[in-house]
Amino acid sequence: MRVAIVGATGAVGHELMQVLERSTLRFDELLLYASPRSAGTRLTFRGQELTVQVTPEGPIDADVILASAGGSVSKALAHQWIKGGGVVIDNSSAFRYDQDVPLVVPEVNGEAALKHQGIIANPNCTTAIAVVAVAPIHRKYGVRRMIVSTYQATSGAGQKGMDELVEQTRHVLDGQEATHEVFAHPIPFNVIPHIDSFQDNGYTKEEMKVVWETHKILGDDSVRVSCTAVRIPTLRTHSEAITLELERPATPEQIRELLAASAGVEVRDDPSGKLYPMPLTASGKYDVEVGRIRESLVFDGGIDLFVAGDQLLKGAALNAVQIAEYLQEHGALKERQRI
Ligand code: A2P
Ligand code: 11C
Repeated sequence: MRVAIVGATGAVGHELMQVLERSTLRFDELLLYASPRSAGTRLTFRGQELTVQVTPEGPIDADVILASAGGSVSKALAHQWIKGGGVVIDNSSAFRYDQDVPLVVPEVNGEAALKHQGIIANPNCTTAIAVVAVAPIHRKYGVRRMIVSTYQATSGAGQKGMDELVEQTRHVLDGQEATHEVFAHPIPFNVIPHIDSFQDNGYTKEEMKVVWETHKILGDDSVRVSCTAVRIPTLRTHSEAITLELERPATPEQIRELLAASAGVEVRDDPSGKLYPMPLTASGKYDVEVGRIRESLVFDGGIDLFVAGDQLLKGAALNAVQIAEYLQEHGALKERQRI
């Protein structure tokens, strides 16, 4: 059994290697691919040095292909890669809205992964983190409306996003003016309510992804979702304030109990002990932290909460590897025709 990473030298690629080291996924060999810029780079996996190769434009000889090299690369090449008989788990938005491509968060709709036709999509990180907390609430109490405001780390824009934050913060502290390439404005000491492109309805594409992908993952288009997505000057972990209107009223205690028993969630909710979700504590963690659980002052019987999830992990690398684990656990990584 072989696993391949496309985009191995990127921020998510790095996390994929770390997560695979700790994963229960059984495989014999790891293949690493990136752009020609990185060909020949040596990366260590399980104590062995592996050489990064140029991403193939044809079939990839692997059972699982974890792709994180951006939407345009996946769009152009994923259908070629799977001619090697493997399944692509794609971290980009290239295929998420295609009818025959499952969009999967294993804790929520793992069984959808079993119906793939060669490509499975990993959701947008903001959505993945939100649905880990919201799906159990939806199942038990029925979410009617969901209002999300996000606080998104610079690593959402990849390694270059983190580099811009660190370099430009140094410039500002040295008394120089910050410049910007990755973000729409200088990011140090700022917040920017603009992630991805603006759509005709005034929302950004990042905000609309939360709407579209929440519907697809929950399998329920009736939930009314609205999002304001904001970039903040942190390195990793996306945080989100979420307000839920419910069909059946719930108390904060009921929600705490429900989430404490839900997979992928760590309830961190003791304001008197200054315990709540934060990037500082959620970074590097597999579980999504949920706290500040309280009764909504707007929706009777509704709930306000705050989540923080490492978007390079649950929002990307971890979720992708969990999909592969799910496939293997369910006997869905079948013998493929070797190329
Ligand atoms: P490279 O490091 O050679 O540029 P990030 O999201 O952190 O920016 O990382 C993007 C990843 O996708 C990197 O591994 C990058 O490789 C890879 N990548 C970018 N463009 C291509 C391409 N055209 N073909 C294959 N891999 C690519
Ligand atoms: C960000 N959420 O923080 C974005 C990055 O749809 O996979 C991920 C975009 C996506 O910039």
